[in-house]
Order: sequence, then C-alpha cells, then structure tokens
Amino acid sequence: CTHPSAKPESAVSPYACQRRTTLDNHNKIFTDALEVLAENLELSGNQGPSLAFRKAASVLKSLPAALRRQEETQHLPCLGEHSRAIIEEISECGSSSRVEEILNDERYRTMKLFSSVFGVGPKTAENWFCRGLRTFEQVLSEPSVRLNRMQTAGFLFYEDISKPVSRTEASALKIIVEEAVICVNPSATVSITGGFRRGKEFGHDVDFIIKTPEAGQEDVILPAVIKRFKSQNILLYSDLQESTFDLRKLPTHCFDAMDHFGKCFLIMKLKHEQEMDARAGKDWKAVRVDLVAPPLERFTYALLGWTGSTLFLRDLRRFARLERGKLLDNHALYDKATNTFLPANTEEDIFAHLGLEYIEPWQRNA
Ligand code: 8DG
Ligand code: MN
Ligand code: MN
Repeated sequence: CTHPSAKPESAVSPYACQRRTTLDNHNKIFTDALEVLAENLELSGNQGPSLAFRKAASVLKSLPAALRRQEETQHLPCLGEHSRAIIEEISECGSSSRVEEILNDERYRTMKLFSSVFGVGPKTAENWFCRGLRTFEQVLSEPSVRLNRMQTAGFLFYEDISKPVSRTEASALKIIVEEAVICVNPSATVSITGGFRRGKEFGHDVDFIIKTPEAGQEDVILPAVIKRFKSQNILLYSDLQESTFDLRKLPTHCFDAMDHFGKCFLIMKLKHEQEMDARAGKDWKAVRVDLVAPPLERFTYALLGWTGSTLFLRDLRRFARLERGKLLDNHALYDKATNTFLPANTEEDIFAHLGLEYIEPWQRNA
C-alpha cells in the first residue's frame, strides 16, 4: 500500500477505515478468487502474503461498481502485481487457473474441511493431513488422535454449527440471552455485535456484548448467565474466560482482536418452533454464541472491536498508530503525544478523536 498523502482527494484510501464497505459487493467474482488465494496461504501458515490478497479483495469490495476495464485497477491501492494478474485473467477468461488449481488441491480441500471444525486450527489440520488423514471418519477412528473438549464438541455438533446462522435465529437467541441477563441483573442490557451488527443476513455464530451499569457487575454476570442456561438445559458447550483486564496495565499493546474482558464461547440449543428435524429426531439446532462483558467505561471500545470486520479494525488500529500517533485496542484509545487516554461515550467519539469521518457499522464490511 502506498502512503495516503501521495493520493489525490478522490482516490480510494489504502486504509479500510477510510472506505465505506457495504455488503453490496459488485466485484464478487474477483474477491472470491482473491480470498481463495488468501485462505490457501493462511492454511499453510503464510499470514503475511495472505494479508496482501485479503487487502486487495477488501479494496474491490468498497468500489461502487464492477471493474470494467483493466486500466481501472491502475489507480487502486493495495493491488499487487499478483492480484492484478489474477483480476486480468478472470476478466478475460472468466476464471483463474491458479484458483481452480487450489480449489481442486487435495491439501487445500482437506485443510479447509478439517479447520471447519470448531476448535481445529491450521496447525491441527496440517498435523492430521500430514499423517495421511483425509476424512472426518479417518480422524475419528485414528487411535493416536486425541481430541480436546472443544474439538469433541466441534465434531459432535458439526452438522448444525457448520450451517450458517440466520438473522431470524440470531434474533431468537437474543431474546433468550436477554432474558437470562436481565434475570441475573435487571439493569444490564444486551446488544448484537459482530457480523449481524454489520447487517449480514447469515453468520458462523452470534456475537453479543453485555453492558452492565455498575462497576464490578461485569465479572459476575457471565458465570451467572451460564449457570442459568445450564439449568434451562440449553447449553451444549461452554468455555468461560474470566476477565484479566487491569486498568493499571493500559495501554495494553495488544493491537490484534485479543482483549482481556470476560467472555465465553458457547454452543447453545436453539429450539425451532415448527418442523422437527425428522432425521435427527430433535427439535433444536446447535448454534455457536459468543458473549463478552466489558466494564462500563470500556464498553465503547469493546463494541467497536467486536463489531469488526477484522480487516476494518486492523486498519483502524494501524491508521491510529501510523497516521495519528495513537494506540487503539479493544480497551482504550491512548494518545502518545500527550500520554493521555481519550474518553469516548460513542463510536462517533472514537472516529472523531482519530480525525476520521464516521463509518456506520454496515459500512465496515471491509
Ligand atoms: P461471522 O461470525 O458472521 O462469520 O463474522 P464476524 O461476526 O465478523 O466474526 P467473528 O469471528 O464472530 O468475530 C467478531 C469480531 O469479534 C471480530 O471483529 C473479532 C472480534 N473479537 C475481538 N476479540 C475477540 C476474541 O477474543 N475472540 C473472538 N473470537 N473474536 C474477538 O475483538
Ligand atoms: Mn460472528
Ligand atoms: Mn464470534
């Protein structure tokens, strides 16, 4: 990416936080291809090169129309030689031979299959592939494979949790989560965050952020909510991570998506009203749910971080650091010049501190 000051006013910014990226993607044939290249590199541990393709795809997603001529890519940032060549080939032939090759590649297909299991990352997927395993059946019948608790749940509920979660299902879950949260603390509130807050119709999970108006409440709410779900017999898996947040240790210098708030990664039973799943003989669907409960004065930063997209937030943090000398993470915004923390009651405040035009959640699908 080139430096933004080298570009004229109307140019597309190399920073995703200076672009409005809705879900209306006019360049899907190109972005799908670039994302296959990115995913293939990610699955083989090449995060750096993968990011280059992710950024290229993200720039195309922000364009108001489909690319028509090759020259149109000349003025776009973040498009390397390799990305341009792929775009050109797709414009001319309708597809990219390299992408087709990857899609048919046994290693890619197997790694993608294995890492689609909750709790299985690229390392485990590669380990299984290198041991000659190719199918779930082979993994599950291999005596030397030891699954952890998360992976065991991942296989047990694979059929359900590998299906996309709809907005309707997300809304039904919100009512259940809200009911439990309010029962534990009547003054607490629940908001949907993650992809659904960005307007997506489907997600791989449902992300909720809990706001508690009294100090210290955030530490007790998640264990209590989990206890209630258990008593209601709607919890299939839970991984509670207690808060390690310490105000005295700010700024934390954790500028990826990691944060120190109390959170839990769950698999919940969502009852469906109408038809029974005849084959399975069950009237519920297993759904992945994430809950995060930050302290009240950290809420806005946590909300911004958990809304994503990952690439949007990555560029927002990079922009803050490189262009504004400020450190942004899920906990705070810190000004290095004045050694002060900048307060924010709303997301608008954070964008304003950074001298950025406000980008709505549905425009953060970078
Ligand atoms: P999807 O579920 O619709 O597929 O997409 P998503 O909602 O955008 O992705 P996600 O994996 O559910 O993550 C939502 C956001 O949460 C993403 O921007 C990363 C952010 N996030 C944090 N901290 C943490 C964390 O500790 N764990 C996880 N899993 N996500 C986190 O800011
Ligand atoms: Mn999500
Ligand atoms: Mn999530």
